[in-house]
Amino acid sequence: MAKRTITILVLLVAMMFVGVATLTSQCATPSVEDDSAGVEQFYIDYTQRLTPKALIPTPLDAVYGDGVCRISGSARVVCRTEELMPVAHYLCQRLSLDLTTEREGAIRLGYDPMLEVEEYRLIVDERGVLVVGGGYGGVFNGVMTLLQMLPETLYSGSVTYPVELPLCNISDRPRWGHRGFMLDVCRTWMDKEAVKRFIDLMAYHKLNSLRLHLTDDEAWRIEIESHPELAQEGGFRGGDSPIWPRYGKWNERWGGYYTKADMREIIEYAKVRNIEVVPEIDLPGHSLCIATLHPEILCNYTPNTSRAFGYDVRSAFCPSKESNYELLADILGEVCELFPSEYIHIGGDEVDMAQWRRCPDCLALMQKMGMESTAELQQYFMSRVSDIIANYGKRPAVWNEAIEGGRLSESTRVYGWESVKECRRSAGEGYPTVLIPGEYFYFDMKQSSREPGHDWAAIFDWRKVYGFAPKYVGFTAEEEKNIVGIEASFFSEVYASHTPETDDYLHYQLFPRLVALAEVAWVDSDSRDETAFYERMVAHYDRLDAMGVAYRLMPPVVKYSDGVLSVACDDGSKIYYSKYGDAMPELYTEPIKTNKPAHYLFVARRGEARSQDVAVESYFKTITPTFNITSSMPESERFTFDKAEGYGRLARTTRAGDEGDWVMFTFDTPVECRRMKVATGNFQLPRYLFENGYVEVSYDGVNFERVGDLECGIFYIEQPPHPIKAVRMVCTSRGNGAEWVSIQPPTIYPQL
Ligand code: TNX
Repeated sequence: MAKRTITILVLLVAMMFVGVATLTSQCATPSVEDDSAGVEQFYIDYTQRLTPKALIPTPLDAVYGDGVCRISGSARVVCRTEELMPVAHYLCQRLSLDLTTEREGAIRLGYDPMLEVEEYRLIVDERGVLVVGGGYGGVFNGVMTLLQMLPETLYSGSVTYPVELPLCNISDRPRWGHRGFMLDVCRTWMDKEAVKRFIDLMAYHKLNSLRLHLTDDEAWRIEIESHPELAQEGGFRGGDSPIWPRYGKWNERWGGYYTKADMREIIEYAKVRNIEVVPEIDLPGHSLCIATLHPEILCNYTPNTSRAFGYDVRSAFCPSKESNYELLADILGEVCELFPSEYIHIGGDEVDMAQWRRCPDCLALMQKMGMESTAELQQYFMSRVSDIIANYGKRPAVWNEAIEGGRLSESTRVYGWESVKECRRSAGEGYPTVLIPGEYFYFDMKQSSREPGHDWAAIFDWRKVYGFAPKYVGFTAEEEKNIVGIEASFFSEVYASHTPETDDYLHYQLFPRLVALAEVAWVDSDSRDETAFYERMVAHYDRLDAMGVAYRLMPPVVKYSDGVLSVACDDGSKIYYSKYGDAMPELYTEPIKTNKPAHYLFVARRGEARSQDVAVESYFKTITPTFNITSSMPESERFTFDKAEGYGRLARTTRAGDEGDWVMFTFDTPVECRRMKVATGNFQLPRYLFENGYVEVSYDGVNFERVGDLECGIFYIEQPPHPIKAVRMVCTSRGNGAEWVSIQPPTIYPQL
């Protein structure tokens, strides 16, 4: 009944808006609403016209009229629907306005049953502001658009009244009901407050699903009351923790976990912001952490721990053990009760099935069940786990590999991550599929070859994300029907090696890629105009600045010709340069005359944002003098030391490093250079390294002097005073939680 009244009201208001649009040009003087609430709260000024700054994501349909609606600080938010109170309170808080349940007010919120759940209309006319949605999400989405129409200072918590809004009529709805993001809080711990900050950033961009990757090899982040040790022990690694300090530089116990109370708070916080929190308990692989605390979950054979200092690196649940399903029933029962989401993500990725092939019990089970492959054994395991959560009325969500061993239950939702091909396969097999292909949506990937991050899927910036559309990557119309939505992810192995205490690295990797994701997830169109979107995104930078986001700017373009070095950026940011040998960066104001262009390094900055460092190409040139590797540890048969000696590839030892172990580079001829990077560990990953250690340099090959400590396995020798004959990396920790040490070739920058 109430809903119908509102619908009629909406229609009336919409009709009046059309009237306003035609009337406006005749009205030269400000018109003031004559009801008492309106006078104080807002009035329309037809002498002014306002074009809102680019709205992102782009609304489906937006019409603007002549005139502005000026809203005063005494404006009230009207909400008369109980279920909408959370969004009403949210809006009041953002705008420092009061809420009323009376009829009159400047900003009115309500339902319109004619609309879809997440669809909304936002109308600004002489009656003030009206936001109606089909459901809670629709109203919230409308409110998010309203915020974007107001001065961006509100994102930093300050609103100066009166504020102005353009007269408008916006009708909008999303392309996909699932617009997600996944945060890996295992490799890098992010506390409750950090997650909430991130939820706000998602909400501003109308994303609606936050998946928390709560368990992995390196951590267990959620309290389980029936097994308190999982979080209390498994939430921490390093120091005296039984969990090895992989991914990180910490010698001390480091980490944390969410208590159930914390998680309820996060869930509620997200819910107010139209975001559902989906938990992920990654099974049966990626389970090294729980296996360290509960070795009884592992397969029935004795591991070879000699290479890893007594550390058992087996990481998968044994599918043949009934007791495992009992343990998982305890754990997942609590997870199902804690999280209101329809889906529980139960993993299914990257299982090291060699463990099952070595296990007599797994082999016996396979024989008994007539299974031919270990993929079928995984299907068996996932089905058992799906049954557990089905008891709680939940549906399973899985990574794409989980569908390889046979049909999973009808209710399963698949997250396609390995490639577009795997996404298409899943959708083609009829599974409701969330598209999260690494080459488009893994925001832990590098954004250019010289920046941090992974590169296994691709190296890409926001342009690739913006260019995504199912049609462009080969989806057939049939397959497309099974797309539930899209999601991006941030796996945080590399974050751990930066400064997880701050948001900088997280923001740099995520923004503006997340802005492009939001656009693509929302706008129901396959057409793309990269230049136009970039312009709009640059306008949106003002909002990101106000939100305090340390996003990545596009790199400035450096040119050198006729002895003049010039640099330009196209987004209005400031450019700074550092001159070789000078300590302080300076503001770039005009082209630089120089015959040494490689002496200049540039960076664009604005707010908290920055670009990567840029320079003329010769600045980045490296040299490859011949050298050889010696070590206190034996060399791997397959990854011999000469692999690294040839530059470009990794070498390996046959075991992890112990205190006093060393790796030495000896150059045939002493090397003169301005900088030399030496490193243990994989190229992109701070893994397989000397957890702690120091570096010694020798100029004569006989005497060594200590020059500094390894950080995440890496050290930069800067401005060595003499040509370097040899460099030695010495380990001061015991083990690295893995079975070998990786050795990188040195990266050597010549004198400029
Ligand atoms: C693959 S994504 C993984 C993660 C890594 C990620 C790094 C997935 C299902 N497995 O364990 O963190 O790559 O990009």
